[in-house]
Amino acid sequence: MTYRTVLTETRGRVGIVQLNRPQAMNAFNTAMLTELFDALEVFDKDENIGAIIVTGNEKAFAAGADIKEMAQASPFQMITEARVEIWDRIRGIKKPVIAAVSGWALGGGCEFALSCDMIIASESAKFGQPEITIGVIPGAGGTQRLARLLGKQLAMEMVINNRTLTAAEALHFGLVNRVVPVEGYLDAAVAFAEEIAARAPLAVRMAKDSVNAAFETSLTEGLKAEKRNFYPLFSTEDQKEGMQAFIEKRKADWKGR
Ligand code: DAK
Repeated sequence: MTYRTVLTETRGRVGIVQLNRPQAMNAFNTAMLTELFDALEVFDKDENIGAIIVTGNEKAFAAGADIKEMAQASPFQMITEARVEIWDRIRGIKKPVIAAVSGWALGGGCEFALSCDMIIASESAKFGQPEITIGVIPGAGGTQRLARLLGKQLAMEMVINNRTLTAAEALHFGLVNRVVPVEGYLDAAVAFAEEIAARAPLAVRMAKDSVNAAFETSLTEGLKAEKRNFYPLFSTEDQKEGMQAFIEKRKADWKGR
């Protein structure tokens, strides 16, 4: 597929998808959503890729869904059109997805970043859910993910009263993993992703699935999910190699099997 609204590149074992509608602050129109998820799924299937970064530009990660495209939609169109269900495809990506956020992450842009597994923010990053200012509410998970991550009070303030969080606040409240200078923010995210991409691939996959289980179920069910992911790793070559390498005081050579 040739992309018009995203750019892709690989650096070592890291796949990068860059949102590329700078004239519209990277607002998600149907074309960009389709291409973004296609690119993510291509990297997810590529065994030479160990981690994926989604980024925008220095000024805007993404300013949300494309308001101009959505403005005249009927409820029926909102429910049935591909652009709605497409957002859920992020949950099917098995490899770690890291959002490298600089500038605005608003509405669906904030929600997409929250759907990723980790966030590296530049010092200029700003997170917010301004849907209330255009007469609606978040529809891609913002009310749920923010409430789980930040607690009820701050989530309420963001969703009901358009409170935005600076990068420093987002770090303070645990919404992002690191805050880095604007200049070179993508390089910093790549360095972060490279470390993950160099780890044992099957263990990374099981680790991601296990942590995500914590958001889906009770503690009892979550602990069962962790065990279901833990035991099969003892059937992998990488488990034998990892433990033997520790014993022999050498670096493990991962095979991904
Ligand atoms: N949609 C369309 N165009 C946008 C846009 C957006 N979200 N955000 C910015 N643009 C366009 C502007 O219209 C302008 O275009 P021209 O006038 O030049 O043609 C251009 O980008 C530059 O924007 P500004 O001139 O406004 O730039 P500023 O630096 O002054 O301000 C800003 C930047 C990001 C603060 C501002 O543009 C802004 O407030 N943008 C709107 C932010 C917003 O309200 N976002 C929430 C959108 S609603 C769902 C899934 C997802 C969603 C809902 C349901 N389901 C699965 C059910 C998501 C909904 C949303 O995200």
